[in-house]
Order: sequence, then structure tokens, then C-alpha cells
Amino acid sequence: VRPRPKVIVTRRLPQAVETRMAELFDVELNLTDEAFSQGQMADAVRRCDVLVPTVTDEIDAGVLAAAAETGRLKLLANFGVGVDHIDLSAARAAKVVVTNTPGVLTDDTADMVMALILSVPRRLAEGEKLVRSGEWRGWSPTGMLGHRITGKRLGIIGMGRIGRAVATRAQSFGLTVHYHNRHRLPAEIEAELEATWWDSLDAMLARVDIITINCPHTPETHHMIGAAQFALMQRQAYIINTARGEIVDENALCEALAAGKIAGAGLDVFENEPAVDPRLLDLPGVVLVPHMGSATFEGRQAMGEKVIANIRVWADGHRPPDQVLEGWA
Ligand code: 8YV
Repeated sequence: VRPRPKVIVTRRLPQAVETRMAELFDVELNLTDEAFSQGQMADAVRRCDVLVPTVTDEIDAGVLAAAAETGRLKLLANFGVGVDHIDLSAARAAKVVVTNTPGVLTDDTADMVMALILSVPRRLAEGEKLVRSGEWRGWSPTGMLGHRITGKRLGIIGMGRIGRAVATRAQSFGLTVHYHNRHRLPAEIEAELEATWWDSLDAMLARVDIITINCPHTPETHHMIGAAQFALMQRQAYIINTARGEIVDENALCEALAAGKIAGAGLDVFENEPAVDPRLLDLPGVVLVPHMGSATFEGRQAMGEKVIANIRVWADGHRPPDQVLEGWA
């Protein structure tokens, strides 16, 4: 009988997930739900076979060096699809396998993109504030006018699972779909999504009305949208980011919004979470939500089940289904 792997979970997970983990593994939970300090993290990775981190844990070369002192850590079973907080090449060098949770948060994140696409041009947050403040003086023919969604051009950056789920939703809202992706989609998928591919990101940015970022944060996509890109966008353009804050130069975004270079932004993610550039708080045309794209009961449960499945397959000596292959191939 194989010993049960020692699994350390850095944050609280849905109750049913924690219960199942306790049945299957020798699990240690962080009951405080406070992110580990550097010292706690170094201690944890020396003592476990499997670490279950989240986006709030920085698993850098230093953490992996601490793990290497005992050589016990073998699997980073990330709770989340994005793995930009993990140094993949250091993990690879240390022979630590990394897994993530793709697929199960696609629809929820795409729904959040649509919520922001609908909220920003239609000024939902401003309207809500008006009602709550008691300052609403009643309906007026010219009150609270926003911009129509139907017929606008949507530019999707990153046409993976989430980008495609956004495209499907966007079609039913009458948006025309444009996309920029490293690789062009197969013709039949392009036809199904009625999507136009742009080889040049800059060329697409200059032509679309709403931009949504749905790519991972990597060294290549870091600050992919900065001052030069905002300068290309239309004054009536809106930008939506549910991916990672670091893909956008937040300072350049604030400057572009303040200077009226673009019309607005819908942000679920920020460059220095949980800190938000204070300039964003005072700008009209901006809707801000706290990194909640995958925050549904169903989604977080499914993410936990994926983490468990990855650990079980790995513990059985097989390649886990969601092994992150970047840096491994
Ligand atoms: C989570 C996410 O909120 O999966 C991701 O990459 O951003 C979200 O699902 C969180 O990052 C989980 O670690």
C-alpha cells in the first residue's frame, strides 16, 4: 500500500473539497486563509509531497530552492488555471510537476467578461451609484445615456477556451468577433464563431470598439497593452480585463482613461492585487470587481475536484491530466 501523500493546501477551499482531500490524503489545511508568509511557505514546501497553491502564492526560485533542501516536494497542484505565479522553469529544473485546473472555470469567466462588456458601455456602476445615493431625480430623455452593444466590434486577445466562450456569447449579443492569437484557429472554428483573425494586435486594436483580454500572463504578454497600444485605440473603445492585471500597464491605462484616449474599462484583475491604482476609483466609465471571474460555488467546487484528480493520478504514478507543459515540452 502506497503511503498517502502529504498535501499542504495554502488557502481555504470549499468545504466538500477539503473533506474529500482529508479522506484521500494526509492533508494539512491553512485554517487562517491568510496567504503564507515567506517563512511559512519555505517550511511547507520542505515538509510536503504536494503543495496546492493559488494565485496569491508566489512560487519562485527561492521557494523551489527551499523545497530542494529536502527534495520532498514533487507536485504543485495549482488551484486555478493561471500559473504565472509559479516559476515554471525553476519547477522544471527541480523536477517538480505543475498542474492547473483548465476548463471548469471557462464559462464563469466568460460570463464575467460579458457582465463587464454589458456594464461598462451602459454605465451600470454609475447608474447604481446614482440610485443608492438618493440623488436620482427621475427619468429623463437624455439621462444616463451609454453606448449600444449590438453591432459593435469585439476584439478578443487570446482565443483559448475562455476567448472562444466569450466569442460564442458575443455572437448572441450581435457583436462582430475579431481576435488576435499566436495561432490562427482552424477554419471551421473560425466559421462557427464568425471570427476574424488579426495577425497584428496593433492593427486589431485600432479597429475594434471593445477589447477583451483572455490570454495568460507570460513574459511575452507582460504589459502587452501599454501607452503605445492605448494611443492606437479608438476614443470610443472600452477595454475589459479578466485575465491578469500585469498584461496591462495599469499606469498607462489610468493615463489613457484620464486623457480620454479610450472611453472606459471593466477590470476584474489588477497589476498589484489587492492594491488598485487610486486614479481608477475616480474615473467615470470604469467598472471594478475584485478578481471574481471564477467565483461561483460550482466553479470553485469543480476546480477543487480537478486538483484532487490531478493529485490522485500523480500519486498512482501516472502523468496527471492537467500537467502544465510550458517549459516541459
Ligand atoms: C482564481 C484565476 O480566482 O484560475 C485562475 O487563474 O485567476 C481564478 O480562477 C484564482 O486565480 C485561483 O488561484
